Amino acid sequence: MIDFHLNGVGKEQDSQHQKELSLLNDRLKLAKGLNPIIEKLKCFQVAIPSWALGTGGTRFGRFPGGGEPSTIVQKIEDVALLHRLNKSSGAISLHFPWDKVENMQELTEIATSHGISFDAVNSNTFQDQIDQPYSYKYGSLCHTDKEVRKLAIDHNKEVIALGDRLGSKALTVWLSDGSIFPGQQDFKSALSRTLDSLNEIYEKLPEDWTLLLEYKPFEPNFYSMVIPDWGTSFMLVSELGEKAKTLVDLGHHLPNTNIEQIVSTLLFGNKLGGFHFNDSKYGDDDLTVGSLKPYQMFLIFCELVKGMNEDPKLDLAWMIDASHNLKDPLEDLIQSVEAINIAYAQALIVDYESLAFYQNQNDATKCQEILQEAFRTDVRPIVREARLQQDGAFDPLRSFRELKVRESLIASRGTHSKATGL
Ligand SMILES: [Mn+2]
Repeated sequence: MIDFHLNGVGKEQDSQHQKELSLLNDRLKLAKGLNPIIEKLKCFQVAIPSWALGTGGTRFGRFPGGGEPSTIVQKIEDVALLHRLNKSSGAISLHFPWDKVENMQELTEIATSHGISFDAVNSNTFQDQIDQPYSYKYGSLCHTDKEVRKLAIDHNKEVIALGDRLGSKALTVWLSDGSIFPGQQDFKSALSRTLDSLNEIYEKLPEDWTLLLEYKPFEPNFYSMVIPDWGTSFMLVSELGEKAKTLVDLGHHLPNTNIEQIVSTLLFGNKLGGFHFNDSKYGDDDLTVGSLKPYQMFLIFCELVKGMNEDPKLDLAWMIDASHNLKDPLEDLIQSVEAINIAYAQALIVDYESLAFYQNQNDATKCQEILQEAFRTDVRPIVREARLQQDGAFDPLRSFRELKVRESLIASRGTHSKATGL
């Protein structure tokens, strides 16, 4: 792993930071000061997906930069590097079979040595692997052929077993299953077969694990998806049992969908399991979090904060699921994690008591004022303070560039290294 030293905070820089923090403290006038918010931010960790550390691509092409991690060990090293800078990326989410290695024990040791844990493990039945005896061309867990379904079920069971050895506590299932043409698939039969297959997987889930079920309205199937929306996922996880929850991927909605309301509804039904953060203009664009719709992110976090206030034991899986086609993947991830922390901090300073009061008065004007007062507050000094208290970087992106991290990675890995995955 490349080594670098984070420069301490300069005197001038620190005094400016303290000034900003103190102004914020005076302005917000929170009963308990800024510390409870800083502590919450320090505990907040967002998992980095192993598939997002290399350059992504579209079906038209891929334009990789250099120094990409070509092994899972290098991917763990990249996450460790991010975590050293921002202190909020202490976990990695693996994808099988892409990340499978002979010596899984070694992975645990390497991750532990870097202070990185393993978040949810992901199965893959959306593409065929070499030497696979049956094809997923017409679906996996929903397939009409029992043998294909068995292959997909067995793969998910294997992913649970692999994750168990790593200390993971959740399996994320996203299915590309669906149909391209009207009449191609009987909706009810496909859904029924999917539920039966999921039940078989659920039976193998260890007691302290969660099965996270994603949904997506279209792509790669364009006429129908077997699990197109949160309602279908909610129905399936409710059928499966207590350990099954719905996972919200922000890019898996039709344009203009009210995602914050979905979050609230899932919390009401006690079935919200986790998040895949990204941003988008049209569909599953997988852009940098907060690059397009920071207000939506803030509104989503307001629902989450309310949920966490009501149930302090609420345990959600936080992950980024993005594709970095243009920017340096590590820079993109630094920006995404920062945007998530900012949205969370903004949601933490909302005056929910006043909001509830004016909601009961049906005073829409005051409700908007209360929300936007928080959204328009620059909370970056609080996010920075949380990072500094854990010896993270003053400004992770600036450190990444000044320390020439990418240049060092290119020097050690070369310009043509290629990350596994899509
Ligand atoms: Mn996802």
